[in-house]
Amino acid sequence: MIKNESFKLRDVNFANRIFVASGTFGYGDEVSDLVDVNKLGAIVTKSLSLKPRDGNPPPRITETSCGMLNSIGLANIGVEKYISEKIPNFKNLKTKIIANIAASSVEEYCTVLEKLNPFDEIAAFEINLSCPNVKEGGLSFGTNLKSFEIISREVRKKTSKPIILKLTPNVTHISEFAKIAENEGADAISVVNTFVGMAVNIYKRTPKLSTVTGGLSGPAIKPLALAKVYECVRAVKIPVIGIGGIASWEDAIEFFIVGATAIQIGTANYLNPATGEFILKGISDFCENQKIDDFNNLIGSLSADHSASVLKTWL
Ligand code: RRO
Repeated sequence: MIKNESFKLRDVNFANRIFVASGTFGYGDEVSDLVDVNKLGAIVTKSLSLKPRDGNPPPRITETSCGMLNSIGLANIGVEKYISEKIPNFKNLKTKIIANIAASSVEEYCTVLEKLNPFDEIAAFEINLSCPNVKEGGLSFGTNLKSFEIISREVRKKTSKPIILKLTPNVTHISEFAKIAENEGADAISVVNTFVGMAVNIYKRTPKLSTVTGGLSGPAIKPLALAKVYECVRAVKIPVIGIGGIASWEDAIEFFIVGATAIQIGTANYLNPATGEFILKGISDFCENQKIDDFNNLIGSLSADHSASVLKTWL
């Protein structure tokens, strides 16, 4: 048994550091016949807006050689239906539920949060400041330091539960956003949402997505995400939750070594919703083989000469 497999954000204890990412695990109920969801440290549920949304017209998902492009456009059931139909199912779960909120105004973020806050079934909030596929909000908030600061500040006022801000990688210096998150009292940051990408049908000469561009996820982005996590852990003291192309226990361990406190599995859930279980088992075996008896001896244990990093110009 490895020490510190669990960790806390405020007074919320997560039994382990393996979470599933928003948008890749629905509301936790679709896969409960296939997977023991209680083994996961947390389920981050699909981004919620105040009103239900149909999302973007199809095609809104396309495969690339080593990743997936999506342009879902924040399709979701809306907060009222989430409260009446999904929250009751969370009562029976041992795993923690983190509600991801996306919105097109500061007021909408706050209203959704205030509606969810009274429910004990919701352990924490992940504030999505990084959806690449909506016209209002999304990236325009997540790439603008001032908007990012205002939203971070306002949501913080509305709850004493943990707040996790989900950052976009589509900026020059992600650490600037990480520092604002920390200054505004976020308990953690999720690093990163999808990278803006594009694919073209060469015979029709048309974009493969109805919205032309979409968000790239999957193995293609793992090295990119890892570098963003590296940049953030060097810039802030709050926990960084690593996300981006994690599909194996080896991938997860890379993120921990770089300094992630926890990780989220995203696109790999589409291939196998039990990826989290395999990753947990793989990490446990690795720690045993490597004689790592405390998770804190793994996190941030990168032994490279950091001064060699070209990132040091702005870190
Ligand atoms: O729904 C989406 O299009 C979407 C969201 Br909210 C997000 O945060 N990231 C993404 O790649 N797609």
